[in-house]
Amino acid sequence: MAADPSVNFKLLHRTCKLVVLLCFLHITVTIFFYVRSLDIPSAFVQNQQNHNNSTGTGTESKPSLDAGVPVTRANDTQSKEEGEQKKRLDKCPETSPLLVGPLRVEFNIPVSLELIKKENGRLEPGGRYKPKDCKALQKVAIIIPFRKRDEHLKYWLYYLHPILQRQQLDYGVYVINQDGDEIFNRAKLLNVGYAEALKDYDYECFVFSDVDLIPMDDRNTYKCFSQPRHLSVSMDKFSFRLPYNQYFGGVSSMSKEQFLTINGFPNNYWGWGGEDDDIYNRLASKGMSISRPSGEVGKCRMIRHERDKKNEPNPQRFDRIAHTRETMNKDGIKSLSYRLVSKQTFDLFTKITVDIGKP
Ligand SMILES: [Mn+2]
Repeated sequence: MAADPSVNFKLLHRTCKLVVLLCFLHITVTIFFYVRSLDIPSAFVQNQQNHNNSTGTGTESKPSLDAGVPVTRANDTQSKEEGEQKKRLDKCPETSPLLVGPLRVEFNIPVSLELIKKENGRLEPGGRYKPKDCKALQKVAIIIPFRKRDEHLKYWLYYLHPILQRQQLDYGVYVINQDGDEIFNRAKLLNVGYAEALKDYDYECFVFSDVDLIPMDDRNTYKCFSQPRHLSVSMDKFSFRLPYNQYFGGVSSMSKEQFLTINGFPNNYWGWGGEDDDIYNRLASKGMSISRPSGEVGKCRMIRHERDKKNEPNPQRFDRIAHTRETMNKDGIKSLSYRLVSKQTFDLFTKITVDIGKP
């Protein structure tokens, strides 16, 4: 007996419906997983757009992560910053994780500029450096007053470059060389260093260091603090003690703001001594105090040497120190004048040779 065609049709109809339903389900599941696989890259694109807005002139109202960071870069660094957008760095930690603490410092080992260069592969010309994995907390110019002390400078570079890199600083080394054979003027050279370094980069902190002083602990960070900082607090020369409480010689640091508050350093201390006490008087007269590391962290070693010729003790120094408050507003960074003789960019430092005149 032949089957009822209407029953056959109903069966076919039902089968078709089921197939269509299965197809629909299949497509739905496929689309769901497809969209999910797109999710990560699409979120990434969105983040990038937000980022562009926050660094550019976007008007997006969503608060950006960078809100606290002022965008004050000058034109020259702006393009650099655009290039770095993809790998924008986080700030370096308050205390560098690379520090090792006490160091052995000796001056009887042979060192050469080639060796120092080899051991500090990431330095940029002029003795410049910035950490590659994080954004340094401060931009520091290190100013070294100098004349005919190449042997000492070699040791300074040998020891300090690795330390400064472990301290994760964005720094540059400036050797300020007094031209000619007139009597030496340390403080005026420091003023010159401040002015010349600022022509290179917007440094916000200045470390003033004698060429023959080496820290014996890398926790003694060469940066600036809320008060002017004295860094060479326990020198071997003074049997690891502070010679007197107001002592501010050797190595010190000051922010740009602190430096300008005291009108920089005196320009009229010719010969050895007194200029560091004048600087102390300037700080004290502006109500500032000296910040220092502990005696342990602040240990440092001085390279032994004879007194330089043309740097005899200044007999006028006591009289000068007694009148800092009256003279400091007239004599300082505002009244600084000198003649730039040359600026040489070496691998390990920038050498600025200047004619600073004579008394
Ligand atoms: Mn010395």
